[in-house]
Amino acid sequence: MDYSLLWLDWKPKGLLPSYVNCICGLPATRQGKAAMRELISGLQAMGASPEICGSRSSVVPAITLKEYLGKDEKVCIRRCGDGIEISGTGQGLLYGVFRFLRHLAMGEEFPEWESSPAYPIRMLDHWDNADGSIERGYAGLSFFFVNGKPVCTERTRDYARLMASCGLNGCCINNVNVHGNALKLLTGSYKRELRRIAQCLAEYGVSLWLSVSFSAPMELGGLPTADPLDADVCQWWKDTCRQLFTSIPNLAGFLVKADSEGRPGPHSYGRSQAEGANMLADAVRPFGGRILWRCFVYYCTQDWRDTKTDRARAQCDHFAPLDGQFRENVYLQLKNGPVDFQIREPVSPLLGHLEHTASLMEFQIAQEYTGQQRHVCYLIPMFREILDFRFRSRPEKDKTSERISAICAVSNTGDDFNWTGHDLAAANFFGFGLLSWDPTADPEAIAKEWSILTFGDDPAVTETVTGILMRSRSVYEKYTSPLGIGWMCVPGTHYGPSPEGYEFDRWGTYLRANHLEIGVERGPEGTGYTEQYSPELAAMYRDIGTCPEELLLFFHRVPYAYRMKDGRTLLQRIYDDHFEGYEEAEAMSDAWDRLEGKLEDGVFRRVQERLRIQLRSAAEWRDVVNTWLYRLTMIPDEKGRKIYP
Ligand code: GCV
Repeated sequence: MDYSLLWLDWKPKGLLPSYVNCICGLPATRQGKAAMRELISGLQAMGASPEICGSRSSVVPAITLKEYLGKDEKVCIRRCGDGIEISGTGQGLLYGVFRFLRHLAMGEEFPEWESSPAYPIRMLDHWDNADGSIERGYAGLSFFFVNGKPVCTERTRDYARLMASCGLNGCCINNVNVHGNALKLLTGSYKRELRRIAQCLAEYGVSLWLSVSFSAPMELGGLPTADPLDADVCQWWKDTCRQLFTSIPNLAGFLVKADSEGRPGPHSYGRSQAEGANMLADAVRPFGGRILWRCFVYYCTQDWRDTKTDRARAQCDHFAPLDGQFRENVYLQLKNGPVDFQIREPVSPLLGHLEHTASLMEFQIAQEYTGQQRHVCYLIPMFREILDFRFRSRPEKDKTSERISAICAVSNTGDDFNWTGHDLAAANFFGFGLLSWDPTADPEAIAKEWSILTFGDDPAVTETVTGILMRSRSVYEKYTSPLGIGWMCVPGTHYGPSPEGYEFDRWGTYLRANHLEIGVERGPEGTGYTEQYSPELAAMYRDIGTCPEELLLFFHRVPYAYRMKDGRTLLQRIYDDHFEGYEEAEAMSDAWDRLEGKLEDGVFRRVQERLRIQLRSAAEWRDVVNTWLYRLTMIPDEKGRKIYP
């Protein structure tokens, strides 16, 4: 096998309870059988010799598996005499078994557990292209597409196992930017391959989703238009869906990026986003299909001199007025912030406007703007913060986690040996799964569990790894873009510093810095973005005195001499953060070095190398950003540290 099994590489355990040697129950469904297989092989790997015991459960302590039919994914694990019983509805049994194995591997006393997932759709979106490359992929090539074709291999199965083991149940295998051969996924061309992938995923309760191009009726069907109100277009989609859904069991629906960054969409025909989404929703409905319609619609050919257009406003401006106009099987998929997966953004205000429309929160565990899996950046605390965010517009359904109906993340995997490029980035995959099941899960407990499952239970390792993960987001934030401003990265690649790289470009991502001030004014005197929130939040954000400091430069244009709450000037705070960020990155790297000999050598060296790359990059960020600000302002660092003028 040319890849690792990550947290599913169960390790031998010294002491196991006696009930692990007898398994009762004969699950009937495909997922139930997979659960049984996982239980047996997991227990064997931990050192047990489980036997299928049939009715002997009343005499011998045993693990009893009970499977109930249904779709709601409920799980229950409870003590049963001297043994335990794991029961689940639908694929719930599979989740119960993985949860049980994880606890056993952690060496913890098993708590009784009754749970069902917070969201019915918990998925990973791949930005894999048919040619095998991955847009914003940092862990090798695609394992879903090789040489222009979808493939199903042993790795596909192990990927499905990894997903199920942390509670995920959906996977969109191709890029939202649909190009080349990926267009043909809609036609019969790759039916056989797609069916195999779908079946393989289904065994582990994972549904298949496909990204489709809105103009497919023209690109594939030879029609002169893709107008969603055109009768031939509607018929083309209906016929295409009938063929596709009937030949691929387990196809759950389509993900669509329309009218976004040059992709075709209903706006080209003077139709609304709702008209576009609903047309597709009608075509997939007879097959129980759903449409995940992305809200990443903004004006991407802006002139930097235009200070009125604000990209952050775009989601709300386009979609809020359409609330209630979408079919029931449409989910609006919105990125967690109003712009684009920066290290710090406010929560997208659009969620506060969707009262009658299902929504799906899109996170990104591919670290496009957060170090590209060369830097360690554990994102689960940030996701938890976002899910806990309160809209303050009404007492019920106040939190992000309560307002959304489904959840997804852009995947961080590829065909690298360790799946995620940086070994520590796999914590984001695992953590996202756990959080999507239970949005109140504790990010630190997740980090600890992931570390023990992945690296074993040496307390020094667990403490160091958990410590690095938990500090990593703040460290990254300190040496990169300060206080919510974002966009200081190199254009195109989005790796490394270039403070003015995007300043005169067309993407609407400006810092607006001069020698006196920095930031975009988004209050009523500026772009008015603050007013897209509820009155209470708008009041908080628009007032520079009550605006959370970590978002100061997202919301306001601020003089460098502005006094922060702790008395430092804004400029000094930025200088300090950059020096501190570097020092903390150095401390993380040193902490890892002290683990030498405690980890498998390959893992130790790989992570060590990445932490050193991170350190060099942190120094570059520190020096480039500080120097740039020093040259703009000619105000020196109060502590007299070296800035390279
Ligand atoms: C898949 C950003 C990324 C693009 C990505 C886009 C999106 O702009 O840089 O690579 O395209 O977001 O989410 O559609």
